[in-house]
Amino acid sequence: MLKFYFNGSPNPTKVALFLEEAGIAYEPIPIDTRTGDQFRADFLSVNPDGKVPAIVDGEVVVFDSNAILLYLAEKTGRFLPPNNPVNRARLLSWLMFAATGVGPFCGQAVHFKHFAPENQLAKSRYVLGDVYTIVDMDVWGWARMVPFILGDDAWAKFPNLKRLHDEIAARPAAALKDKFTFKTVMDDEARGFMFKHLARAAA
Ligand SMILES: N[C@@H](CCC(=O)N[C@@H](CS)C(=O)NCC(=O)O)C(=O)O
Repeated sequence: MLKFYFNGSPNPTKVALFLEEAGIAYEPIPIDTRTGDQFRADFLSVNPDGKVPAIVDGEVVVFDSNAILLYLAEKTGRFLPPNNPVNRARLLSWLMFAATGVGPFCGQAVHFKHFAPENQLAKSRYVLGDVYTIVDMDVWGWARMVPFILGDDAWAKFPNLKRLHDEIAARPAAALKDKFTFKTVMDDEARGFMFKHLARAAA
């Protein structure tokens, strides 16, 4: 019987949904990632990446949720559009978009919003130590957006990032964008330019 290694988080849950919807018999094997099951040798021999979900279907081993969905869909012929080149291209395009553009960004947002410890900048003035480098410039570029991204309490949670942000923002070299006026309001006109495809879809 197909073995399904899982926990209750988003990626395994997609696969559980497919298995249930398709009525496939499977043996659920819980992997408790908060107690380290993902690093057990028996699980790593199934998925060397040490993450759920993974399946073992006879001699076939598949890991990574979208790979498993595609494998199961193709094996059973279920939950696929009618098979022609146009549909297959659309299926693959949107599946890969979801795999590379939705899942990872959601995962990163959860990580940085809820779990990321503020390691590096707690240890030193700059990311690499005492020397101001391009890494700090890179971090600064996005740092000012942190409250917008993570919420108003973000600076309270990341005081060292705020320290770095404030220090660099005070440098004369950081002033270029403030010497010019750019539109700040995200109104219909701005949305029309920045998210043209959405405006077209709404029309
Ligand atoms: N790209 C993989 C990501 C898998 C993944 O990140 N799984 C998480 C649970 S949603 C996990 O196993 N985390 C445990 C860990 O990273 O130690 C997929 O889509 O399956």
